[in-house]
Parts: sequence; C-alpha cells; structure tokens
Amino acid sequence: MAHRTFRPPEAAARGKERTVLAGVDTRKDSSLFDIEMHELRALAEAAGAEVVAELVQRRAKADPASLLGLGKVEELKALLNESKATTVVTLNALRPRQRAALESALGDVKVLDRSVLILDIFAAHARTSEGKLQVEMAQLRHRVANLIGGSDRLSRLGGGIGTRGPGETKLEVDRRRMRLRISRLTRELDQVRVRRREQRRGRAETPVVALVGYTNAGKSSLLNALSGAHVYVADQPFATLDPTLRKTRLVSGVDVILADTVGFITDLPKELMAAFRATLDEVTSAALLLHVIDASNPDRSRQQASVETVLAQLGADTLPSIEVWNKIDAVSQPDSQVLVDSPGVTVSAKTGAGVGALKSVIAERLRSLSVPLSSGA
Ligand SMILES: Nc1nc2c(ncn2[C@@H]2O[C@H](COP(=O)(O)OP(=O)(O)OP(=O)(O)O)[C@@H](O)[C@H]2O)c(=O)[nH]1
Ligand SMILES: [Mg+2]
Repeated sequence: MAHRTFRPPEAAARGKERTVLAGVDTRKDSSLFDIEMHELRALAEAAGAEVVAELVQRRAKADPASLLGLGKVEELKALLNESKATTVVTLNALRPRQRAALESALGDVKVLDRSVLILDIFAAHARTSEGKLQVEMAQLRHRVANLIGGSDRLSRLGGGIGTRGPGETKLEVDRRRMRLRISRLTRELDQVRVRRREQRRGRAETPVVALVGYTNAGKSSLLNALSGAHVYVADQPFATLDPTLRKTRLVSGVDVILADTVGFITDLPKELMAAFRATLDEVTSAALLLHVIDASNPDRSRQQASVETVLAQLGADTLPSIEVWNKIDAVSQPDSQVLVDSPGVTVSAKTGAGVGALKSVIAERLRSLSVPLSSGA
C-alpha cells in the first residue's frame, strides 16, 4: 500500500527532503521543550531528512483546528517558501483534521508528526521479515486509527498529487482492505511469537541478559564490548530493530546469552509497542535486564524515566535489573561526581573501562538470583 507520508527506505538515497520542524510549546518551563525539539531533529535526520528550519509557537494550548494558530501557519508557509522545504514535521501529535488543515493551508507540502516519523524510521531500518511484519502492522494500525476522524484525504495517499478526493465508497473499501491485512498480519505475528517462544525453550539452560535502554544509549556497543561481537552501531536513533542474541562467557563458569534489541523513546507510538510484541518478548522473558543509560546525555534523567515507563507497560518492571551508566568517557568532571552517588555500574563501551567489572557484577547477580548457570569448560 502506498502511503504518501511513509517514504520508502530507498528514498534516502535519492536526496534528502528539505524539512521544517514545527512545535507548539505549551509548557511553563521551555527547557524540556527544547530537549524534545532537539530529539525531533535527530529523528528527522535518522529518517533521511535535512532539517533547514524550526518554527516554535508558545501558547497555552495547541489550536484544535490547525495545531498552530492562523498567523503562525502563514509564517510557516513563508518559511517553507523561503527555505525551499517540502516537508513539515510537527513535534505535537496531529489529529487527522489538523493535518488536513495544515496541508490545505500550506499547499504542496507533506505534513507529518513525530509518531509517523518514528514509524518511518522503523520502516527504513527493518531488515528481517519479523521486523518488516511488525512495522507494517504498526503503520496500518496507525493509519486506521487516524482514518476514524474521516477527514484524511486518502486519494493523496494512493494516487498522485492532484488526484481528486475519494467518495465514501473508496474510503470504506480502503478501510476494509486494511482490516483484512491487519487480521492476516495478526496471524503471522502470532506464529512468529510461538516460534520465538519455542526457540527460547530450546536454549533454556543458558540465562538471557537483555540490554534495554533509551535509543542511542549504547546498547549495541555494550553488547560488542561484553562479547567481542560486531553488531551494527550508529550515532542515530533506532539503529537496531531486530533482536540480536550472542552467547558469551562472562567469567569462568558463567555463560549467558546477551540480547540486544530495539531502543525505547519517550512517547513511543502505542502502535509500535503493540506490534513489536514478538521482539519485545526477548526483553520480558530475560533473567536479568541491563538498563543502559547514556551518562553523557544532559537528558539522561528523563530518558531513564521514559525507559522505566516503557518497561512497566511491558510488564517487565519487576524483572531484576542493573543500571549501567555508559559513555563515562564523555562525561564532564562535575557530572561524574553526580554519577558516583548513583547506584549501578559505570562503563565505557567505547574505551572498555568498567566492562570487566560489569561482567563480574552480572555474574554475581545471576548467582544471587539462583539462576541455573551452565558450568563446564
Ligand atoms: N563516547 C562514547 N560513545 C559511545 C559509547 N558507547 C556507544 N557510543 C556511541 O553512541 C552511539 C550509539 O551507540 P549504539 O551502540 O548504536 O546505541 P544503541 O543503544 O544500540 O542505539 P539504537 O540501537 O539506535 O537504539 C554510537 O555513535 C556509539 O559509537 C561510549 O561508551 N562512549
Ligand atoms: Mg542498537
């Protein structure tokens, strides 16, 4: 199904879309808003966009009709012209009619919100059939949820620019097609979950230690540092989507399977949470979690809290867990004092500092949890 707002992965190679970020700041304290806009920029870049401008409006409440106030919409239009941008990404979630109002006011411009952007990055980064199935499911669910408003112009999704709007019939047909596809995907994903469960049973004698954490915290880097593997690492959100499992010997007599998987983010679209159950089962069935935190990130407290929220939503907040403060090599001096008081282990996946100590801490914790450990040579 062609989705006008879902750029296929290969589009990144065709040249970057010039993009303007827009956000309505409804908070009293703008510092959090600034962090969110900064993160949105990283997300847009990960999706292959070139961010050419930002537009911020401070107001008590987003405009229910068009997100931004009318004057701001005009300003945005001028900014788009001036910067020759073709895409707008909003920080705030867009209701279907707000998106339609913005698109009609701005002319030939694509308008999407942060959730659609995240879904797009997932689509671009999905490699395995499981990952692709899950992303398609999340996108479809998101589309269906955003059709309910009724004002979404489907013709512009299926056809080219200038295609006339569909009648009610086309809308209904599209809806039915999507529902059929969703039930098919549901069955396929159920099978994937069953298969994964069987695989887990097959390796039950080795405990699984799952790396969890905010996206870009350094989970894959830490997996590599702990196991000598060469898992893909990149300075961008959602570099990893598909679970990677690596069996490794931590210390003599303690073998574990390290599981690296998709990173979390604040306000992870709920469709993604639901669709990624098969992948996330690797987290919820682990014997122990390593919560990897980017200690060098000024936003680390909010990120840590967001990860805890997601874990609670998954029902994984009761699993034993170790806080791992990563990127300690990049932490400034006054900050490192704060970290000394934090519980957990400080490491650098980059330099290897603390990694040996972390291995012992994990082994010790598994022993204290009476997790059966494989022995032998
Ligand atoms: N300075 C420093 N950079 C690090 C460290 N660990 C990871 N990085 C960098 O942080 C970025 C993200 O690392 P990844 O290992 O891909 O992070 P991740 O948590 O797996 O990210 P996603 O899979 O995208 O969620 C990369 O640019 C790494 O090189 C570290 O200890 N110190
Ligand atoms: Mg990763």
